[in-house]
Amino acid sequence: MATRQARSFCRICAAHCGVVLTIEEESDRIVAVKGDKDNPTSRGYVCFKGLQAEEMHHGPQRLLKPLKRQQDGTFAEIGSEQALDEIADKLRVIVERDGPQAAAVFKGTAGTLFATHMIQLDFLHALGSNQFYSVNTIDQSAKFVSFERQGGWAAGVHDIDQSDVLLFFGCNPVISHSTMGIMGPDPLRTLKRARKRGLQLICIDPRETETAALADLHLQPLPGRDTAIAAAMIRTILSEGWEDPEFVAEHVGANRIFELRQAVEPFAPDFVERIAGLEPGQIHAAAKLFAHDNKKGAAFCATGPSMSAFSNTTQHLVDTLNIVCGRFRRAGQKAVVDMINPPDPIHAEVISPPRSYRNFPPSRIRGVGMLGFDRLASTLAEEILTPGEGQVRALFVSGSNPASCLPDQRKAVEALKSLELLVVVDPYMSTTAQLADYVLPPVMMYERPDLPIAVPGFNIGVLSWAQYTPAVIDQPEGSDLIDDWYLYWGIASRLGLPLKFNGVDLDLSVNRPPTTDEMLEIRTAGARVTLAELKEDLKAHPAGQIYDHPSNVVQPARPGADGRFHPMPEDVAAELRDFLASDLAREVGPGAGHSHLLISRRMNRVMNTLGNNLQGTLKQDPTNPAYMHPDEFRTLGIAPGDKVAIASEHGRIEAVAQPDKAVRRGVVSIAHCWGGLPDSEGAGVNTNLLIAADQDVQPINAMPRMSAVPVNVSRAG
Ligand SMILES: Nc1nc2c(c(=O)[nH]1)N[C@H]1C(S)=C(S)[C@@H](COP(=O)(O)OP(=O)(O)OC[C@H]3O[C@@H](n4cnc5c(=O)[nH]c(N)nc54)[C@H](O)[C@@H]3O)O[C@H]1N2
Ligand SMILES: Nc1nc2c(c(=O)[nH]1)N[C@H]1C(S)=C(S)[C@@H](COP(=O)(O)OP(=O)(O)OC[C@H]3O[C@@H](n4cnc5c(=O)[nH]c(N)nc54)[C@H](O)[C@@H]3O)O[C@H]1N2
Ligand code: SF4
Ligand SMILES: [Mo]
Repeated sequence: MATRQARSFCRICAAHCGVVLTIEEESDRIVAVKGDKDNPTSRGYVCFKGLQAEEMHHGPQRLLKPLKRQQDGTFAEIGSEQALDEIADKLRVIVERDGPQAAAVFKGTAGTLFATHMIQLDFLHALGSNQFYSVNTIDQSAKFVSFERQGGWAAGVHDIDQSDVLLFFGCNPVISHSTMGIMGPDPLRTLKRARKRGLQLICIDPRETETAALADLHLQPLPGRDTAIAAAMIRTILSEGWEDPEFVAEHVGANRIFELRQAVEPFAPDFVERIAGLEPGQIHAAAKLFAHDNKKGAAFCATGPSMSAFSNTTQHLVDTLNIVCGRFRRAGQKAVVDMINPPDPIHAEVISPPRSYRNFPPSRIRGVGMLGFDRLASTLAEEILTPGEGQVRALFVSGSNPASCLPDQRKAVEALKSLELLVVVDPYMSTTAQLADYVLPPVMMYERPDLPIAVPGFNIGVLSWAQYTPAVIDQPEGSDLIDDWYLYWGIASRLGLPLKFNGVDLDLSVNRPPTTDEMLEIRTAGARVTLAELKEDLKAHPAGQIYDHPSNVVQPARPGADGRFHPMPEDVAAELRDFLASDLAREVGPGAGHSHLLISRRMNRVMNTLGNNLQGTLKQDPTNPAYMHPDEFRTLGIAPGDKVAIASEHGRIEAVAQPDKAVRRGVVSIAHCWGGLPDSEGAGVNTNLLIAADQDVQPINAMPRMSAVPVNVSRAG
């Protein structure tokens, strides 16, 4: 068997681990994957998910031809250009009849060609619609809300090399390879190396996670109490005088610190330790380790708290911890920058709270607005189901699985089914694809040239690493695939819509679509490093490099810069009062009628839904178990592997129970995005059947409560 080796990087998640693929020459199939030791960020590391590339690309479940739903509900193959003709015709009819707002896009986590993923917005813009929805607003959009209400530091927080302490509220980067702004590739070795040179780690998580196992201090509270824990930490820091007085005086001001002190005053540590189920003294210890013993390194919040009740308030207070302790990059320090964004200078200054969400008119559904470019995902089902002007009738789904990932799965599915036109770009017959009118399978990652993901105007990388990868294998013989961006180009050219990409007008003459390399060239025009340079740099650095661009040194504040943080505006103070008035401040447990609190988690071998369709993964993880402390099995009268019924106020599921002594008693930990469509077969079970999309919803981002959900767990049957 003649083989060749090819270098690329994995794009299943944003860690972008470098890989070396072994490819069989004759069949052009991937036969082996290993980590690329020369990649300066992943250093040879690759995770289980990345190792499944062979089955992902060549497995029997991969769709190789576009499908069209027939009258009887079955699917038949259709040519991609024919499908695009029909889709464009249908969209034209809908938009002429109902206006452009009837057309929407839903974008998910899967690459959708990482470097061209903003084209969905350009497409909607050309159409005249603002109906852009994405998983961003059911992920950690609390971060944007916090910035909008409190302000932000233009140069960001310290990176891991600049840190002596990290404080994680509900982050598990060892498994998720993701804590925005700080942790990504090769997480375990990165943390271990940093700990060896003295980094201290504090984890706050109801489960002793793989990350918490490395912590110097692990607080294992009841879920959903993070608002109080963070408030008590701020109170402790301010009363002990552990804040950074110069930073606070210059960038916050005495009046605003007074407001903050007053708002956190009711959160005495002993009270909070009681309602959060912590040991006495733990909050003081965490505050001391973070604010007194160390002066560099920041606090972070990830999906745990951002899915729980008071998610915006928690994120806000976690960011406030960084503000009062001044945990930001200062002038002269090095900053991490995404290389394929423009070389805008980075200044050591405050961006005052923009509160830009107030500029958007209230939507038809519960009067919610928008956050940045995003309409709010938890309202999409109602936007589809509610008649009237602006009702969504056509939806394009790019790299996402809204039928599985949205809160209230039943309603989401009902809404998707009711659409006049549902177009899904997905390599597999996902739950959402099963509901589509057209399924367009895309060119997959190792078949396309690409660049690391980067969002214009926003930095998501944790290292200034970049690498161009060419396509390293051909598209499967006999397949009819489209590039993710091509869907939008294909429709725009048919409808004569003036489509821009990255500010550049695309040539829409139907006979000559751009190549993907041309799209990447447009994407990197004016970037810190252009496509031509990236290609040239591969000669000396075939695994990409960590760039040292002159623009990644933090510049002093601009003359006249007068931004100020606002740590405790009245609306946030009101949320703290609401917290104190809620059951969370009274009950040490899930509340009357419930036995447990259900919490979200990520599983090591799947990426949201990706993996629960692969045989190699299902062999290891046939389901998404309900993890509970071993002691609970006796109380419930069950054995490992038995089924339990989990009932919330909203719905009921049955899951396979597995013991895990890492989980706090009274808590059940179960991953999302498993299970098929409601009432049908599929590996595992979908926790979004338990979640209401319109109750217990946060202001501004309409984020429902998707973790720390009161449930009743009982033996099934
Ligand atoms: N292997 C794998 N990696 C992934 C993904 C995946 O599905 N699988 N998904 C990717 C995606 S889309 C994202 S957004 C990131 C997310 O990255 P992370 O946010 O790091 O994801 P998790 O591993 O779920 O970690 C969340 C932690 O919060 C804890 N938690 C739950 N509720 C609460 C609470 O109320 N309070 C506190 N303090 N903690 C709580 C959970 O026990 C869990 O350990 O991961 C990405 N990476
Ligand atoms: N209850 C509950 N619900 C949750 C969460 C939770 O913790 N609890 N987490 C939320 C979070 S943080 C997120 S991000 C969402 C995740 O929600 P999604 O992003 O919708 O989930 P994924 O499974 O990652 O969807 C990716 C889809 O893209 C497909 N795909 C793979 N490669 C490609 C490609 O190259 N091109 C295209 N076009 N498609 C491709 C995959 O087959 C898959 O169907 O779930 C959210 N929902
Ligand atoms: S962590 Fe795993 S899934 Fe993410 S990029 Fe690396 S190999 Fe791929
Ligand atoms: Mo996510």
